[in-house]
Amino acid sequence: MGIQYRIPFSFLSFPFLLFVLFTIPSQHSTATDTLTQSQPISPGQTLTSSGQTFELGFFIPSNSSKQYVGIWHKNIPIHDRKVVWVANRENPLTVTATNSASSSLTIGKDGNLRLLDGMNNTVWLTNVSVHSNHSIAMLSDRGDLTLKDSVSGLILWESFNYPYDTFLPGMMLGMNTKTGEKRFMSSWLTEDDPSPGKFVCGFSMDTPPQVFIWNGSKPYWRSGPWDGSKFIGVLDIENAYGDGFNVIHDNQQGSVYMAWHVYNTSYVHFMFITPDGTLKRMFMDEQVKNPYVSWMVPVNRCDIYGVCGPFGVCNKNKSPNCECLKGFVPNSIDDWKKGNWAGGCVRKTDLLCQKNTSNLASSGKAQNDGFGKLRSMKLPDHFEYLYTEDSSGCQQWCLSNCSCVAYAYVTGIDCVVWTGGLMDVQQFSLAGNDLYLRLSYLELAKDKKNNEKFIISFTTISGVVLLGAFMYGLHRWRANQRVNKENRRKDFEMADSMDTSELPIIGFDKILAATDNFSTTNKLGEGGFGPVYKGKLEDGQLVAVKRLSRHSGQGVEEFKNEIILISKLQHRNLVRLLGCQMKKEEKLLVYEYMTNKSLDTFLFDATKRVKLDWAKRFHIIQGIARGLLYLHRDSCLRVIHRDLKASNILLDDDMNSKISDFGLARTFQVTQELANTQRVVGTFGYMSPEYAMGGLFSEKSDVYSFGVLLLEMVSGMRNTCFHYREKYLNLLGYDHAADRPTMSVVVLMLSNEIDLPHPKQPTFTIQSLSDVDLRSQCNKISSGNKASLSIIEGR
Ligand SMILES: *[C@@H]1O[C@H](CO)[C@@H](O)[C@H](O)[C@H]1NC(C)=O
Ligand SMILES: *[C@@H]1O[C@H](CO)[C@@H](O)[C@H](O)[C@H]1NC(C)=O
Ligand SMILES: *[C@@H]1O[C@H](CO)[C@@H](O)[C@H](O)[C@H]1NC(C)=O
Ligand SMILES: *[C@@H]1O[C@H](CO)[C@@H](O)[C@H](O)[C@H]1NC(C)=O
Ligand SMILES: *[C@@H]1O[C@H](CO)[C@@H](O)[C@H](O)[C@H]1NC(C)=O
Ligand SMILES: *[C@@H]1O[C@H](CO)[C@@H](O)[C@H](O)[C@H]1NC(C)=O
Ligand SMILES: *[C@@H]1O[C@H](CO)[C@@H](O)[C@H](O)[C@H]1NC(C)=O
Ligand SMILES: *[C@@H]1O[C@H](CO)[C@@H](O)[C@H](O)[C@H]1NC(C)=O
Ligand SMILES: *[C@@H]1O[C@H](CO)[C@@H](O)[C@H](O)[C@H]1NC(C)=O
Ligand SMILES: CC(=O)N[C@H]1CO[C@H](CO)[C@@H](O)[C@@H]1O
Repeated sequence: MGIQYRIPFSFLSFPFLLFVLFTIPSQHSTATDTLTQSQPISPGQTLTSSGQTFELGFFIPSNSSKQYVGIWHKNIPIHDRKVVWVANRENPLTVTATNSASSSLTIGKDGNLRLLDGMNNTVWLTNVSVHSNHSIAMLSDRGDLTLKDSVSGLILWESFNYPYDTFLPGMMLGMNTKTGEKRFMSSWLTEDDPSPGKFVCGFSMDTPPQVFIWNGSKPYWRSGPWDGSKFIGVLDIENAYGDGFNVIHDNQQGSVYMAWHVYNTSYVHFMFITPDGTLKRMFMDEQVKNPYVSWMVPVNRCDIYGVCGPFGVCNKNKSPNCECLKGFVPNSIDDWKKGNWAGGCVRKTDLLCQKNTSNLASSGKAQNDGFGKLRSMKLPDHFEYLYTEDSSGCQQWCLSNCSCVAYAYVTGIDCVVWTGGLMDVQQFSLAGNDLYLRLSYLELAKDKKNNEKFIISFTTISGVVLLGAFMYGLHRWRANQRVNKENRRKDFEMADSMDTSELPIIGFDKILAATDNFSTTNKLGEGGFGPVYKGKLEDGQLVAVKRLSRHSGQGVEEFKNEIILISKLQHRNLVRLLGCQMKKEEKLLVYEYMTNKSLDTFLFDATKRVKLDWAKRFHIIQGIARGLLYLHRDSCLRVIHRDLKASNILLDDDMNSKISDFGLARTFQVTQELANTQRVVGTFGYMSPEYAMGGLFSEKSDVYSFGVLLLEMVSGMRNTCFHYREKYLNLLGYDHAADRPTMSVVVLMLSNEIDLPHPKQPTFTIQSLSDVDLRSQCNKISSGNKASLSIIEGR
């Protein structure tokens, strides 16, 4: 079958030697990182980045008679070096006396970077249009060779946009279907030949995105979909994307890119695809003086794409590796026995919906199909992403469409369904995801019988005591459920009695029409207490509709709070409530629609962030400050917002900022300096320490959150994603309530009317989220409108 057995994992802890042996004719480093028109380099000379991390020069792979220009890590011992980028990969220079003596990398008269052979023929060039006579090429400490205009600093071309087999931190790999750009990793043909090999690693067109390694056009390995923080089909999380991987996916632009950001560039990190299709991540620090493999795929037979065929499942701990999924049998028993699994499996018992219904109707014994739960799976390929609110919606959809064979509801992705053969399924021993496989009633009944048998023997052995305890527990649980349900119902109905006389009522029909009956395509996101929909009223006005449904169970308090407060607040930096609807089953709030969504969608998205220049950022910050000042000092109520964060700042057409979501806000008395609360609510990372830990809140708590926002605006980084010494910390481990100014002082500071006081020595706060939690937050590019509400009960 051509499948190679690979080195077991334990190997990985040993240093990995010898990538590409190559000879660099005794290098006389021209101790510069810059190539100019008057200073070309020829074989034997190199460019060195200013921090001595990367080197560019001519090299000849071992056993080869071809010469190339490439970039490699300077600080890796010479025999372990890997060339990370090759200029003339497909146009090598033949090693001849003339070439060796007088070929050169130079900047031509047209300003382009050119590789000339001994006869001054161009072998390779950057081929961009250059409009000045001042272009220079420079090698950066990230390993990026850039051609730029030395006067304006404008970058005309950079090697990072043309990756070959290596992914370096700072690069963006991916594609844009609109422009046709494809930045994938492609292997060398052999270790001695940089010309394109068979293996390519990049993104497929799936939503959510998946990374593939292809062998020619055939898939060879698959990462599974990205869930916002990781690829769910890759188990070795710590090694695979411990630091700084992020996927930036924009469906509208048709683009998906993976970025890699490392925080200490003095270590060597890179990833490359070998000529035999293995993706390796390499690491070297000052203790280990040779780069070693810190992670790689594929490592075992089950990692090879689709090794067990459709509806087969691969388990690396079993022999043979392949089995059929529950309810399925081998397509061809003979092939299967021979270990030829590619034919896969077929269903044992037809599903009800597949049967001839006219026959069934007469037999009258139709039992519904159901789902069998398979745990710890690598979810199959060829999924369809479906927007539904919850897992029951996902199940319903699957059950209602006979071609649906399985579904899964994954945190960070939501609903995915499969309508064809289930390909590339793997059974993990831990982690992985639950897969719900559609099975006929007969298959499910078998399961039930087995379970019953087990329960009967269990109870006879352990006697009635356990059963009694179980019954008691069940009773208590049911009673609890009833009380909870009752409370929720009461809460929900209490909302009816609220005074909404100050608010215009918008007819339910009108809201239905405006939102296409709350169609999922109109859903904007999830607010503090329920989904938010985009709508268009009859008169053409765009609105956002927040919906509190009876079933949501939570958020009645927040809903009431929001109505009470916001109907009394009016300021141009607060989002405006246009009306409401309080029908028994549905509680709806209608707001003006903010075209530019929330601040976090800009700030934490590498592509959109660029649109926020300093003037815009300042404008936004000023707006937030004015809105807060109004809340704290100038409104009739005097309100503390308590959940100020980037996702609660909305932006209108002109990028005016508007504070939204008053679900957690509280009014306070003028005399009240610090109030105490039993329930600490808000979002981790934005809560002031005296509030988060002691439950004390005051207007200064908002000032704290504002400060966090300010730092995020300036740094473009999430507070909870700040790194220091390779550890995840808060952007602010430091602050003190007394040192914080009031909002009126902040507004003055921002308007430049007072001298800024000197900063004081910061105090430390305690880090209370684990690295892993922070990491998963950090890797999310944008949480959309989703409220990340963390509730800590006070002591
Ligand atoms: C890649 O594909 C070729 C041709 O289809 C096959 O001969 C080869 O064995 C494959 N390589 C691996 C590593 O599977
Ligand atoms: C170079 O060629 C020699 C002889 O053909 C061979 O023994 C050796 O393994 C080759 N080296 C590499 C790195 O391919
Ligand atoms: C190549 O160009 C350089 C500079 O223009 C010149 O000095 C050299 O003689 C040329 N070599 C050949 C073989 O034409
Ligand atoms: C340079 O780019 C132009 C326009 O894209 C193309 O027509 C030309 O073939 C390119 N030249 C080389 C040498 O790649
Ligand atoms: C570049 O230099 C050439 C010759 O020296 C000159 O003719 C041309 O105008 C210059 N172009 C620019 C953009 O300065
Ligand atoms: C379903 O059954 C009817 C009557 O038994 C038969 O005429 C028809 O061809 C069957 N249809 C299929 C798709 O098997
Ligand atoms: C069932 O799902 C398939 C695949 O998504 C789709 O093409 C088909 O229209 C669906 N059928 C129904 C009845 O929804
Ligand atoms: C909304 O639902 C009603 C009744 O169910 C239906 O008549 C109407 O066409 C639907 N409107 C839209 C826009 O789907
Ligand atoms: C990176 O690591 C090196 C070696 O451990 C250390 O000296 C340096 O201070 C670190 N740099 C940063 C920015 O943490
Ligand atoms: C920065 C930015 O994207 N601004 C947009 C805000 O919304 C208006 C109206 O849709 C756009 O024209 C702006 O470009």
